[in-house]
Amino acid sequence: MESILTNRKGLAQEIGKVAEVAGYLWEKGWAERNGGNITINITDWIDDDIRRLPGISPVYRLEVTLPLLKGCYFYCKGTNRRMRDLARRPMENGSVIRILDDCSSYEIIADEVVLPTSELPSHLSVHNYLKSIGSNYKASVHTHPIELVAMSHHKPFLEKDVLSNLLWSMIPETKAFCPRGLGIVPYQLPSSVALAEATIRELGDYDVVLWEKHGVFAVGNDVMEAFDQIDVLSKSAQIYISARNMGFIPDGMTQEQMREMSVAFHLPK
Ligand code: 2HA
Ligand code: ZN
Repeated sequence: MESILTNRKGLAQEIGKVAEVAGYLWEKGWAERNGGNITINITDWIDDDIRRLPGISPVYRLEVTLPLLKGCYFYCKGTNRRMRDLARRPMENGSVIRILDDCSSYEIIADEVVLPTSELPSHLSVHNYLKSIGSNYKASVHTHPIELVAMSHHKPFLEKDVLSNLLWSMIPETKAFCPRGLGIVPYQLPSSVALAEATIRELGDYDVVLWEKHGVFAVGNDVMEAFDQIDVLSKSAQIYISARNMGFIPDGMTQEQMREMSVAFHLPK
């Protein structure tokens, strides 16, 4: 079947990365059933021929107005679709949408009429926010990492920067590769406006936020970078839990060792 990706190397590469990451999310056990979402701003890879493509769906209302996304294009995971299926067939389990000129509606342009995730307004609100602060980030990823979600069931871990410091101290790489740490969003109903707003507030200071008793939401230049940040935090969580399972509380790197890391790697915190 003819695909929007045919003969478009840059676009095919971006969607290829989404499929690769979707496979990792499934393999890691972070994406049961239809769990998780990925939305990528692909506007930079859109050529004039794509701009001229007609919509293949009705026009859908977004229920939010996103002035900075006028005429932007997104690849979105489909609602109720499984990450493990998206990994093999990204254009059958997700679609490309165009934000229309009123900034509050969209249409699907390719490849098939796969309705985007129910979290689309939240993900797009994040992309609108990222543009508003001049960020080049193009990817947003939501997933359910087992150990990090488990840790979010313990109130003391939800105090500001407690988990960031704990996870950073488990292995030096975590601070180097997730230098802004882990923001915390208290429990909110999935897909709710309140959850999106609280997430956006935390993204001012963090690239990854933990949704209490639910999952994580990460942003990055591309989907691989967003995934890597979740992955290093998850690795630290597993080290902490392994130590606890062996019957001791891990020492963690000292504050001095962490400061030394920040200086050596020119880290912001
Ligand atoms: O869309 O994980 O929280 C699937 C989800 C929603
Ligand atoms: Zn979820």
